[in-house]
Amino acid sequence: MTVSAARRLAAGHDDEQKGHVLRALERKVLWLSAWTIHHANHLRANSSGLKVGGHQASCASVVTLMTALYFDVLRPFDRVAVKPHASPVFHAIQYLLGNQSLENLQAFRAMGGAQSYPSRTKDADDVDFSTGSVGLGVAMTSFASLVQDYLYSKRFVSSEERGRMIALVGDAELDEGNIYEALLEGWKHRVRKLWWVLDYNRQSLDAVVADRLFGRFTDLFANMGWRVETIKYGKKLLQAFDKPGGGALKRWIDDCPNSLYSALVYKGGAAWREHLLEGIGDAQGVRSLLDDYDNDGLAALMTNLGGHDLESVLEAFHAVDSEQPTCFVAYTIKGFGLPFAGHKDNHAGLMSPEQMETLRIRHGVPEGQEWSRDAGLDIPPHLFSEFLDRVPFNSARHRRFSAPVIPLPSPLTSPIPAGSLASTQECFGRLLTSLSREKHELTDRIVTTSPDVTISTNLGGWVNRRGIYDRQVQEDVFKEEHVASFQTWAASPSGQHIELGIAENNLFLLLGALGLSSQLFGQRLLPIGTVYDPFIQRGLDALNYACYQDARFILVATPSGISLAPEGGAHQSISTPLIGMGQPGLAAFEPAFGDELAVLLSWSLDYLQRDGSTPLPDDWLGDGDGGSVYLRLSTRPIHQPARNLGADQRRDIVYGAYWLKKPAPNAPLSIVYAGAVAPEAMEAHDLLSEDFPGAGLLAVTSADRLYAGWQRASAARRRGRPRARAHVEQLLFALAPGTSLVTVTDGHPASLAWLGSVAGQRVRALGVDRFGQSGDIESLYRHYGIDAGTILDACAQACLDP
Ligand SMILES: Cc1ncc(C[n+]2csc(CCOP(=O)(O)OP(=O)(O)O)c2C)c(N)n1
Ligand SMILES: [Mg+2]
Repeated sequence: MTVSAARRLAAGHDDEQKGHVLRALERKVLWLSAWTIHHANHLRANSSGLKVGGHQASCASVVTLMTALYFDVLRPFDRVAVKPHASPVFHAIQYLLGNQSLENLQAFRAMGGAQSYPSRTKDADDVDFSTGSVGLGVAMTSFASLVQDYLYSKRFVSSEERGRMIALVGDAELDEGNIYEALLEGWKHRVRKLWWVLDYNRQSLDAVVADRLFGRFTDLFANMGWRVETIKYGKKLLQAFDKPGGGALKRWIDDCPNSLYSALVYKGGAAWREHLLEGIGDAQGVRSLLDDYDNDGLAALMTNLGGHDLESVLEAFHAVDSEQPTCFVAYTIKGFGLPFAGHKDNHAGLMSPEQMETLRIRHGVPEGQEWSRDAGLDIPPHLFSEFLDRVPFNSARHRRFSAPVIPLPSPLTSPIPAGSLASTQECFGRLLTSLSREKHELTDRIVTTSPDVTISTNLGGWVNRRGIYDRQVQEDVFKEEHVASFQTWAASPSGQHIELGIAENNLFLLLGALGLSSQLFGQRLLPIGTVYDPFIQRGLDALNYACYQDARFILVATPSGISLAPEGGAHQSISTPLIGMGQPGLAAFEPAFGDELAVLLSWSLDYLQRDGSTPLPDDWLGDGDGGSVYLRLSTRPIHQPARNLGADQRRDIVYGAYWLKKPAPNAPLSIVYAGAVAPEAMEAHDLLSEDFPGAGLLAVTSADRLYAGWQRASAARRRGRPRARAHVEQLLFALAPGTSLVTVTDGHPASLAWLGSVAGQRVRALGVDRFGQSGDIESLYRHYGIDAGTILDACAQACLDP
């Protein structure tokens, strides 16, 4: 480069020179991502000798697209979900931008190093959305765009602070059904500033993608109100199409099946020539057109697809001048620029040391300078670094925000009078209704959502006061027409409930996006989502995905268990308490009474907002770090106790259990219950006390937190803190070893059966482990063995056979 050209570049006025640097960066990104993977597999000490993998081919496919985005198109408020297998490309780009360390890159896929799949919580280089389970990151961008609009409607963010929500999508990701659920929901909410950039390499993991499929996508996106921009041909191909014979060449390319195209990419120039001559050699001008290229030149021409042509890609991105959702279909070649380009088996392919050496020489990287940011570039290093310093995406100091904690004005109390009959679901509805009446910042930041079960999960009162969210005002037609209804169903930008269609997966994706609002948009939201408990399983991967990203929300799942008696087995959840225990990042509770729920909801609204900045003493549960909450509620009305909970009881409810009846020192057994079966446990305990006056009755509000505390306290003791004691240990150490526990819950019995291991009691675990069925509560409880009679039988058995 000449000095004057370098000056022009430094002045930043010259598109041609900018293109020059971007092309150099494109090569650098390809090299660094391939090298990072090579280093992890061939050079880093690896005692097991196992290859750690890394997807060189998937990376090569998106190098141009990501170079264009990160080094030119993106602005700091934009947010990107990068397809899982492009993780090394993302890390290489962040390394060039100074946001990723060399150590982390060198430790790619090793403990503590750059992650195999981009991770918000584990990677150091500011991942916007974690990806890994294909399809979820893509859909997440649509919900993030909805959240951004929600915040904008409330004037929590300004127009200038609104970014584009962008997904870089692998073409096989479009097989995931969750994408279509998200597309429909996005259409309903008129999402905008949303880009999906499709890496159309026509290859998935196993094979080449069927041709017929892709004809459908343009229509599909257009039907959903999207603009579709196809980036099919690079500039070289476009120029060739203008020459004599070019029309025939274009038709041949358009008609060529995916698998043949891929195979020819792999085989190279001679094979292209043979096939082209055989197919269109007789067409006017074709022979002389092909004669203009030697074999290497012909291979370069035929692989000059739009997604590998920086100019075409930049043109397409920069041409967008509306907020309409846009899908870019960028034609690419999996493994482009690498020796296994196009081969159908290239997904897990790794370049050999010899192939890597050839690539190094081709990229002009001197030996020993493989990690250098600027080696091998045909640009003066200081200009290169000046260019990097001016990259718009990198201009903000922080892209990860945090919002101040919003305190609860006063603790919530049970909305149900003592002695009256009420279910936990009803209590939840009433608590939310009373919150809806309060004028306080906290209540203004609560946002509720539900997949078409708003009314049936008792959110109706809240919605009546706070309204449904929509960017556009929509009147309640029934009200306008004077049709009497308890429920107001009007929508407006000020509404605080986001109504979703039935697809539960979308609920969890939206909770994920709402629950990251503080970090993504710098604005605190307190999301509460309701769902029928059994249908958590429908959206389980998305729930896990939300937790994996450390999104913060409250999930209220109701009805649950066979207590939903007449509705039958299809709606009765069984294993969800185990999901609550097994899911990291989610504290699961199953309260029995309204006053317990009030304590838990108050605590949850604070717990959501914690971030580890205020350490707690003896924090076995990691409570200082905060997390999300799952409240498993029931529709079964039960008598509310007459009591005023003291501070100790409130604390114990949050820790997961308290003695409703303290055991006598030598009590031979205790009954332990969780949730809606409280009346049966109490009845059995009353009857039992005639023969065993000292028997204990333990109310479990969270098997999950008892278990987690026990595990963490045990680990602390192993690490040299002998006095560490979990809450469940303090409770059960009150009992003599060898005594018995009879546990009962309307859910899988394994959720409480482990309690015997804590202090050496024998457990008889009652619960539900077969599909439910219709009936009344009494007959179902008897049938499944969670009634007072069966509890007593189990107690008798425990005493006869201790
Ligand atoms: C839900 C889920 N199922 C399966 C996988 C395993 N898997 C990873 S990538 C992939 C296909 C990738 O194809 P594509 O999206 O076209 O990306 P490319 O490799 O072409 O870049 C599969 C099946 C996964 N990561 N997530
Ligand atoms: Mg693909």
